[in-house]
Amino acid sequence: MNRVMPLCFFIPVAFVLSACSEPNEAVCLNCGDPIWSASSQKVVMRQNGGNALAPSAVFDYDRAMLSTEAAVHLAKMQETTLNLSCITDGTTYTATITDSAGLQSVYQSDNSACGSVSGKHFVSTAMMKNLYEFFLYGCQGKTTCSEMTSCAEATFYLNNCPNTTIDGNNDGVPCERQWCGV
Ligand SMILES: [Ca+2]
Repeated sequence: MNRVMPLCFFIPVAFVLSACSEPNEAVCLNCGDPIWSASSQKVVMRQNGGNALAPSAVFDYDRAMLSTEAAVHLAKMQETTLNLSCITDGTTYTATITDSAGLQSVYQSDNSACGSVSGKHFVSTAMMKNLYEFFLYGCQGKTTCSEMTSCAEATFYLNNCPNTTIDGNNDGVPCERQWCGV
Protein backbone atom coordinates (compact mmCIF):
# COMPACT_ATOMS: atom_id res chain seq x y z
CA MET A 1 0.00 0.00 0.00
CA ASN A 2 1.53 3.22 -1.16
CA ARG A 3 -0.81 5.77 0.31
CA VAL A 4 -2.45 5.64 3.70
CA MET A 5 -4.90 8.45 4.27
CA PRO A 6 -7.28 9.16 7.14
CA LEU A 7 -10.61 7.57 6.35
CA CYS A 8 -12.64 10.54 7.51
CA PHE A 9 -11.08 12.79 4.88
CA PHE A 10 -12.92 10.98 2.10
CA ILE A 11 -16.24 10.23 3.70
CA PRO A 12 -19.34 12.24 2.74
CA VAL A 13 -20.88 14.20 5.57
CA ALA A 14 -23.83 11.87 5.80
CA PHE A 15 -21.58 9.01 6.81
CA VAL A 16 -19.16 10.80 9.08
CA LEU A 17 -20.76 9.74 12.33
CA SER A 18 -20.71 6.04 11.56
CA ALA A 19 -17.49 5.93 9.57
CA CYS A 20 -15.31 7.99 11.90
CA SER A 21 -15.95 6.08 15.07
CA GLU A 22 -12.44 4.70 14.75
CA PRO A 23 -10.41 7.83 13.97
CA ASN A 24 -7.07 6.06 13.71
CA GLU A 25 -8.27 3.61 11.12
CA ALA A 26 -6.54 4.04 7.78
CA VAL A 27 -7.73 3.09 4.35
CA CYS A 28 -6.02 2.49 1.05
CA LEU A 29 -8.21 4.18 -1.52
CA ASN A 30 -5.93 4.47 -4.49
CA CYS A 31 -3.91 1.31 -4.38
CA GLY A 32 -5.94 -0.99 -6.60
CA ASP A 33 -6.32 -1.25 -10.33
CA PRO A 34 -7.55 1.84 -12.18
CA ILE A 35 -11.15 1.41 -13.29
CA TRP A 36 -10.65 3.45 -16.49
CA SER A 37 -7.89 2.60 -18.96
CA ALA A 38 -6.91 3.32 -22.55
CA SER A 39 -9.22 0.53 -23.72
CA SER A 40 -12.25 1.79 -21.78
CA GLN A 41 -14.91 3.10 -24.14
CA LYS A 42 -18.08 3.76 -22.20
CA VAL A 43 -19.30 4.45 -18.67
CA VAL A 44 -22.86 4.14 -17.40
CA MET A 45 -23.44 5.52 -13.93
CA ARG A 46 -26.43 4.98 -11.67
CA GLN A 47 -27.39 6.45 -8.33
CA ASN A 48 -29.52 4.21 -6.17
CA GLY A 49 -31.46 4.86 -3.00
CA GLY A 50 -31.36 7.77 -0.62
CA ASN A 51 -32.22 11.33 -1.51
CA ALA A 52 -29.01 13.19 -0.75
CA LEU A 53 -28.74 14.41 -4.31
CA ALA A 54 -31.14 15.12 -7.14
CA PRO A 55 -33.66 12.43 -8.11
CA SER A 56 -32.10 9.16 -9.15
CA ALA A 57 -30.70 9.28 -12.62
CA VAL A 58 -28.65 7.31 -15.10
CA PHE A 59 -25.82 8.83 -17.08
CA ASP A 60 -24.43 7.11 -20.15
CA TYR A 61 -21.26 8.47 -21.74
CA ASP A 62 -19.00 7.27 -24.50
CA ARG A 63 -15.34 8.20 -24.05
CA ALA A 64 -15.58 11.03 -26.57
CA MET A 65 -18.56 12.55 -24.74
CA LEU A 66 -16.88 12.84 -21.34
CA SER A 67 -16.16 16.35 -20.12
CA THR A 68 -12.50 17.09 -19.47
CA GLU A 69 -13.14 17.30 -15.75
CA ALA A 70 -15.05 14.01 -15.62
CA ALA A 71 -12.40 12.25 -17.70
CA VAL A 72 -9.63 13.44 -15.37
CA HIS A 73 -11.59 12.34 -12.32
CA LEU A 74 -12.44 8.97 -13.85
CA ALA A 75 -8.78 8.31 -14.67
CA LYS A 76 -7.90 8.75 -10.98
CA MET A 77 -10.42 6.22 -9.73
CA GLN A 78 -9.07 2.92 -8.50
CA GLU A 79 -10.56 -0.07 -6.79
CA THR A 80 -10.54 -0.32 -3.02
CA THR A 81 -10.87 -3.48 -0.97
CA LEU A 82 -10.59 -2.03 2.53
CA ASN A 83 -13.21 -0.59 4.84
CA LEU A 84 -16.10 -1.88 2.81
CA SER A 85 -19.43 -1.26 4.50
CA CYS A 86 -23.12 -1.81 4.06
CA ILE A 87 -25.20 1.35 4.42
CA THR A 88 -28.43 0.15 2.91
CA ASP A 89 -30.38 3.33 3.66
CA GLY A 90 -27.77 5.60 2.09
CA THR A 91 -27.18 6.66 -1.47
CA THR A 92 -25.07 4.19 -3.43
CA TYR A 93 -23.52 4.39 -6.88
CA THR A 94 -22.79 1.89 -9.64
CA ALA A 95 -20.52 2.52 -12.61
CA THR A 96 -20.48 0.03 -15.48
CA ILE A 97 -17.49 0.39 -17.78
CA THR A 98 -17.30 -1.22 -21.22
CA ASP A 99 -13.96 -1.81 -22.88
CA SER A 100 -13.08 -1.90 -26.56
CA ALA A 101 -13.77 -5.65 -26.71
CA GLY A 102 -17.29 -5.11 -25.38
CA LEU A 103 -16.53 -6.58 -21.95
CA GLN A 104 -18.29 -4.91 -19.04
CA SER A 105 -16.95 -4.35 -15.52
CA VAL A 106 -19.30 -3.26 -12.76
CA TYR A 107 -18.00 -1.06 -9.93
CA GLN A 108 -19.99 -0.16 -6.82
CA SER A 109 -19.48 2.49 -4.16
CA ASP A 110 -17.86 0.93 -1.10
CA ASN A 111 -20.87 1.71 1.10
CA SER A 112 -22.87 -0.88 -0.81
CA ALA A 113 -20.84 -3.95 0.14
CA CYS A 114 -23.79 -5.94 1.45
CA GLY A 115 -23.86 -9.72 1.48
CA SER A 116 -21.24 -11.60 -0.48
CA VAL A 117 -18.54 -9.32 -1.85
CA SER A 118 -16.44 -11.94 -3.61
CA GLY A 119 -16.01 -11.18 -7.27
CA LYS A 120 -17.38 -7.67 -6.87
CA HIS A 121 -15.46 -4.45 -7.45
CA PHE A 122 -15.67 -1.44 -5.14
CA VAL A 123 -14.52 2.17 -5.36
CA SER A 124 -14.55 4.76 -2.59
CA THR A 125 -18.00 6.24 -2.16
CA ALA A 126 -16.62 9.80 -2.14
CA MET A 127 -14.99 9.31 -5.56
CA MET A 128 -18.12 7.69 -6.98
CA LYS A 129 -20.30 10.51 -5.64
CA ASN A 130 -17.96 13.09 -7.12
CA LEU A 131 -17.99 11.41 -10.54
CA TYR A 132 -21.79 11.29 -10.40
CA GLU A 133 -21.83 15.02 -9.67
CA PHE A 134 -19.56 15.71 -12.64
CA PHE A 135 -22.22 14.01 -14.77
CA LEU A 136 -25.12 15.65 -12.94
CA TYR A 137 -23.81 19.21 -12.76
CA GLY A 138 -20.72 19.30 -14.94
CA CYS A 139 -18.57 22.42 -14.91
CA GLN A 140 -20.71 24.39 -17.33
CA GLY A 141 -19.19 27.78 -16.75
CA LYS A 142 -21.60 28.90 -14.05
CA THR A 143 -19.94 31.30 -11.63
CA THR A 144 -22.69 32.99 -9.57
CA CYS A 145 -25.29 31.91 -7.04
CA SER A 146 -28.15 33.09 -9.25
CA GLU A 147 -27.09 30.50 -11.82
CA MET A 148 -27.17 27.62 -9.34
CA THR A 149 -30.29 25.57 -8.72
CA SER A 150 -29.52 23.99 -5.34
CA CYS A 151 -27.10 24.00 -2.42
CA ALA A 152 -25.72 20.68 -3.68
CA GLU A 153 -24.94 22.17 -7.08
CA ALA A 154 -23.36 25.27 -5.54
CA THR A 155 -21.21 23.11 -3.26
CA PHE A 156 -20.10 21.00 -6.21
CA TYR A 157 -19.13 24.11 -8.17
CA LEU A 158 -17.23 25.61 -5.28
CA ASN A 159 -15.20 22.43 -4.80
CA ASN A 160 -14.63 21.41 -8.41
CA CYS A 161 -15.06 24.19 -10.95
CA PRO A 162 -12.96 27.28 -11.77
CA ASN A 163 -13.74 30.98 -11.47
CA THR A 164 -16.72 30.78 -9.13
CA THR A 165 -17.77 33.84 -7.11
CA ILE A 166 -20.14 32.06 -4.76
CA ASP A 167 -18.29 32.14 -1.44
CA GLY A 168 -17.62 35.81 -0.80
CA ASN A 169 -16.79 35.38 2.87
CA ASN A 170 -14.47 32.47 2.09
CA ASP A 171 -15.83 30.14 4.77
CA GLY A 172 -16.22 27.15 2.47
CA VAL A 173 -20.02 27.44 2.38
CA PRO A 174 -21.38 28.83 -0.91
CA CYS A 175 -24.53 30.85 -1.49
CA GLU A 176 -25.65 31.17 2.14
CA ARG A 177 -28.46 33.57 1.26
CA GLN A 178 -29.89 31.75 -1.74
CA TRP A 179 -29.23 28.05 -1.23
CA CYS A 180 -27.08 26.97 1.70
CA GLY A 181 -28.32 29.15 4.56
CA VAL A 182 -28.96 27.69 7.98
CA1 LIG B 1 -19.66 31.52 2.39
